Amino acid sequence: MSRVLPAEGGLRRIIGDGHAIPDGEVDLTADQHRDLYRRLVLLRTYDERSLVYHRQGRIGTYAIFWNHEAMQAGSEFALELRDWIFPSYRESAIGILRGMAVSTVLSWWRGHPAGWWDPQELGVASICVPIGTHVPHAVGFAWGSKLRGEDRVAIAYFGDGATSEGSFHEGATFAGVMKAPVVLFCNNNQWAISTPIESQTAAATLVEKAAGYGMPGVRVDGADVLAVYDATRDAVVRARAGEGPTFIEAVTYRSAPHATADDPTLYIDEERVAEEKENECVGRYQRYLERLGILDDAQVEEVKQEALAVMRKGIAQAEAEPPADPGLVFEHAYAEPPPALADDLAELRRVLDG
Ligand SMILES: Cc1ncc(C[n+]2csc(CCOP(=O)(O)OP(=O)(O)O)c2C)c(N)n1
Ligand SMILES: [Mg+2]
Repeated sequence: MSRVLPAEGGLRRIIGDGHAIPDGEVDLTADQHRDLYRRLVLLRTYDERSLVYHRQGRIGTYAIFWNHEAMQAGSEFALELRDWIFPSYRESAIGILRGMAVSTVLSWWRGHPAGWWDPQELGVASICVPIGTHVPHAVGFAWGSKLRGEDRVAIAYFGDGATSEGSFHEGATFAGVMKAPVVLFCNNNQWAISTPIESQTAAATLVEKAAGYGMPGVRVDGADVLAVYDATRDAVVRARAGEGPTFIEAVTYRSAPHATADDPTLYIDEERVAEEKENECVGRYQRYLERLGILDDAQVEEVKQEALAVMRKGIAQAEAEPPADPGLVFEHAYAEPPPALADDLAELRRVLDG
């Protein structure tokens, strides 16, 4: 069974434990803290409701991101709206932090075209399901923005498994050489489905790979939203100053199944999952804000109810979409579709209508 990396100590942290480990500080106002908390809860609620919707047959296979919220909300909080996000399936809902309708993301998981969006609208690229192929996209985008004299940073999110992929290597090499204003954000949840990190790489940490691409690397506690924010902000400042890319390794331990189709009891370290759940990122930040006296029970309840209402509206809107035309499945792949596709479509329509 996989345990935590030996080098898991020494992670950058800001949130203490309220006892022996002291809290650090970050330069945010009380209002910004509450805004960040609201974002964290919105993602958590999105994720928990999505699992329920999946079990009710209302969305398809779903990649759970429970306890990855701090990595997503913390890093996004360090960006400006003009910066671009390149998400993987694990960050499917990150657009809602920028005002994307929840129904859009739910529609994506329903396999409905209402789940397609124009990346230019909110600076959120399409969700990337192939592992790591969006890393060169983000790097190319960032380099292109630099050539055009735009002040834009790109961030690509990917997992530990992605660091073994050719596209990660190509993208990171290119980013380093061209000094592209990009943040390579690795969620190291220590599993690529059932492949543990020690089978993924012989390196003691993922962050040390950064040196090979000529860029700095930072390791943070992935469940500490403030440490993630702080590290990403530093990376964004570097990128804007023309100093090039940064690799961030945010370390966590995947405490939910890879996706709704997975049974992790066959391979995961259950004790370690229990520890992670005990120390999950939303509760950790909530307790920190309570210690600072800038969040109380009534506000916690209000934020939760607001997020639940957003989700109720989102699923109602997604389900109100008229069924998509099955013909869409066959579009956008070929300029001149081969004749066999027309036969397949006719067969599909016959089955659906029958
Ligand atoms: C190019 C490619 N190969 C294989 C897969 C199948 N696959 C889906 S998720 C996954 C594991 C990825 O693990 P990691 O990069 O650690 O991301 P995580 O799911 O843990 O966030 C694999 C191999 C894929 N989607 N794309
Ligand atoms: Mg992983």
